[in-house]
Amino acid sequence: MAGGNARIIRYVLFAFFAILLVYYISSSSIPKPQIPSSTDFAKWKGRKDANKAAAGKSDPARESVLKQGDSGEVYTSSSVHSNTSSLSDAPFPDAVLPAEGKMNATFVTLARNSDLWDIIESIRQVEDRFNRHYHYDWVFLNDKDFDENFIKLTTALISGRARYGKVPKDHWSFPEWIDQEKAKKVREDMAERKIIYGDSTSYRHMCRFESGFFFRQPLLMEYEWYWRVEPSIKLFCDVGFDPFRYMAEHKKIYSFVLSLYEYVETIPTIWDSAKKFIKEHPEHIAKHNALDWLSDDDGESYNHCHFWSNFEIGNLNWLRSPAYIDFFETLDKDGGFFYERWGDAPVHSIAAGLLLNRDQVHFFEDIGYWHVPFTHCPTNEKKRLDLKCSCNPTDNFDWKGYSCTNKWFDLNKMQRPEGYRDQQD
Ligand SMILES: Nc1nc2c(ncn2[C@@H]2O[C@H](COP(=O)(O)OP(=O)(O)OP(=O)(O)O)[C@@H](O)[C@H]2O)c(=O)[nH]1
Ligand SMILES: [Mg+2]
Repeated sequence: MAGGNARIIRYVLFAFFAILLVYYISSSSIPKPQIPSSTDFAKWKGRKDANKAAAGKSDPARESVLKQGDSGEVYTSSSVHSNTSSLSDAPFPDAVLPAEGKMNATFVTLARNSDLWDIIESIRQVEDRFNRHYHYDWVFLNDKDFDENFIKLTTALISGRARYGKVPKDHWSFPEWIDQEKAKKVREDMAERKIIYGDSTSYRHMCRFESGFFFRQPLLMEYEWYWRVEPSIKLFCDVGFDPFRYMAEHKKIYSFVLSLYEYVETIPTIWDSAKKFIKEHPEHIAKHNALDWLSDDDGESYNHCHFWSNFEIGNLNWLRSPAYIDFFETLDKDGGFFYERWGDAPVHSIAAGLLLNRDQVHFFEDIGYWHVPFTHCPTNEKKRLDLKCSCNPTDNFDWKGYSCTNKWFDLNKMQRPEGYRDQQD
């Protein structure tokens, strides 16, 4: 009996030490390999957002870059600080939320001098519906010098400061790893297949610039929030609140009004690059990401849903964060801006879908908007009346078959606004 007891005690002690050992190994700070297989997206969904940990720390390297943007209203290429590598170490701080008054925000427009009359239309809309009450700045960027007429006429319309910057050459040209012959053949082939902008070099520079560089232009470095405005857009409703403040108060990082499916021919391999990024940088993937909005098969393939980026209100610090920069650089190295015709909309959208938690992305139902050929018109009639909207609700794209907003509502378990059934096709 005594021998039996001793044996039981030995077993108990052995089990205790075994459990202790397992606990020690599993909670050890020794890094464990965490590279998921390219087919196992379920695991990627569980990664923690590394940005959170970095929030709130200051970075002297970044602060010194910040100061260089403050050199006057018209920015010249000679003074542009194009070495932005220090940005990769920049933190992604929590949004600043002043008790009252304006946010640290600006409108931003990339335009050519020839876009003058079309951008004037957009400015008038934005000022009348919103900015005349707020006087936010407006930053214009161009790969060429803005001419005097452009500067004079746009400045006259803007109630905040109008500022003009020239994009440095290396943000608007082929990176050295691009095979020019191969890129040329792609343009010729796309021209034959009549793919929209498929033969254009400047459109590709534009898309690459909007994907990876606009937010690190010296003038933009001074701001925390941006609202992108393109030529010939319409704002249909009063914007009776400050969307920048709304974003900060509700911990939003990126926002949209329209979403849809991208032309497949322009992005055949973008998802391969995105998968490569996920594999190489699991630490950047947000825990509660929107992968299921981007993919219908748990990440195997891209369903081509994207937020339409001609309208964007977003946080610049996110775009300047290590996570986004790593994402952009992975894509850029693969060359799809030139070997295909990757748009900045799918690039921003895949980034938002993977790097942000779903509740950090906001759908601005109240902002009535048009960019050829799609309309976002608030669904609810009372809202349209309160906001003095001028859009025809039957034009509202949100609930039509080619929109991805339906999917966004489903994923986030959001209640559709009253009247949405009348606007389906
Ligand atoms: N400076 C400059 N801006 C450009 C150039 N190409 C396009 N842009 C700007 O980049 C933004 C996107 O270009 P868009 O031509 O509107 O592209 P899109 O919205 O896909 O196509 P659209 O349906 O034609 O509007 C706009 O703000 C343009 O003014 C360019 O070569 N130089
Ligand atoms: Mg456009």
